[in-house]
Amino acid sequence: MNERARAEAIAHSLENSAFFMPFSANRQFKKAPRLLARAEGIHYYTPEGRKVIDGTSGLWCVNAGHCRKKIVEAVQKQVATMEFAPPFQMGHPAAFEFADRLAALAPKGLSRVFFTNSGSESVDTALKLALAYHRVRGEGHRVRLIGRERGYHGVNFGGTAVGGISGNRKIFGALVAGVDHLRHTHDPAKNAFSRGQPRHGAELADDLERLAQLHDPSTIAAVIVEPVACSTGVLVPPVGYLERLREICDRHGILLIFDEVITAWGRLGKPFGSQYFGVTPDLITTAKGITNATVPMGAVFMKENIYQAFMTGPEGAIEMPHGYTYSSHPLACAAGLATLDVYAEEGLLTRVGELAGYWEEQAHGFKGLPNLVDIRNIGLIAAFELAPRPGAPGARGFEAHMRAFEKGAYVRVTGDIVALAPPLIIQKAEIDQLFAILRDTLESIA
Ligand code: PXG
Ligand code: PLP
Repeated sequence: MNERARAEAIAHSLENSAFFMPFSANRQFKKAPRLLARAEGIHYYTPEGRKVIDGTSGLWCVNAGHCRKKIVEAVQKQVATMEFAPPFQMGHPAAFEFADRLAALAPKGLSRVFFTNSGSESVDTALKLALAYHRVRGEGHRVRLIGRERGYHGVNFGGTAVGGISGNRKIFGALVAGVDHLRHTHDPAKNAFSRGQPRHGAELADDLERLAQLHDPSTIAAVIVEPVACSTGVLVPPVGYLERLREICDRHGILLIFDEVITAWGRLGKPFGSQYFGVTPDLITTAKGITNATVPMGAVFMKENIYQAFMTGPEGAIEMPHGYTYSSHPLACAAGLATLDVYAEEGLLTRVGELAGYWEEQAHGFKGLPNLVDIRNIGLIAAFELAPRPGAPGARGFEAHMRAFEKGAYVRVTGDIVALAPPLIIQKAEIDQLFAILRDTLESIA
């Protein structure tokens, strides 16, 4: 069977596949699958061998590019040596080494690390740590959690509850009690076509003060926000906004959690987004690029005082009744250690500092294309927002996704917003290629 015939046979066979695909239009996809078979560097290859630029680093996670030899070999070696070790009341050396190396990269003061297997688990872990931290210090009255409209914090119950994308919430019942939300910061009337951080909207952080007064500050455990809200279409924080959230949290003893599942690992030109913005939260959630997505893993970073609050009571007691079978999985630790080596050897955690100016210039060069109502950028992230077709929101966006793929670029689309975030190893000429495909795509969509 030739390649094309084989691909067609695979496609045909998917129509009745048992696989319930996540966050996907299952029936539509299975009728006309878009399959990927191989990956290298900044490219994917389809089963027919067509080469496609990866415009969104997989799902914002393959920061060092695909199938990096050093990482692959580290995992191969580990899987043949010890594929699993129980993480409860037992350990393996790489877990301790990895945590220490991670903590050394984190913003000053965030010196302790709890391992999970995904961003969703990191978020639920951070929320539980926040509640438990207050409780073990005798402030068990702090039970409320504050999220933000248009926030994405994964899909577990806590993350869904503090999340602010209504489509992700509405069919899942009452979620978690005691959650409230800040307004989102997206204000295209004032900020459309901003380069980097928009100028207007710092005062939206005062929503936290308002909610603190409504519920009483002593009832609030934590507020969680993404420094840049990426899933919902790249909402960049207004100048001064994150600083103001920090001030209000400090005033009221509320923990500030930054969900850096996307903004960590060099995406903004620093190891963590917190360092880029110069605002230090109390807890940081990460995942994705922590292992270059080679093996699933997540990690929650916390300030020393949070860790120490648990280190009381009898020494033989379990301080935090929380953890996953696969917390600090040996394959993930091996992948993570090798990933940190690659990041260090190639300067990837700061490389975006050199690319961001060029990236911004090229992205904003799209201004004036048909139906384009906003362009947003920060670090090595850009979003192109299209006006929805009357009566058919999302149709233009989906068409852009499909056409770009046909033309040789994988780009992530949410609603009518196209989001780009390529691997941090991308070269300027490849940025030009990616943008040329996208320009061609947007020009071809009515
Ligand atoms: N928090 C944030 C800020 C995220 O971006 C998660 C939590 C959840 O991580 P896991 O590993 O459980 O998926 C995320 C994940 C998209 C897209 O297209 C973004 C994510 C996941 C899937 C798609 O924008 N972000
Ligand atoms: N459900 C059952 C029945 C289990 O035994 C366990 C773990 O032992 C879990 C759920 C949690 O699984 P994990 O630790 O992989 O999150």
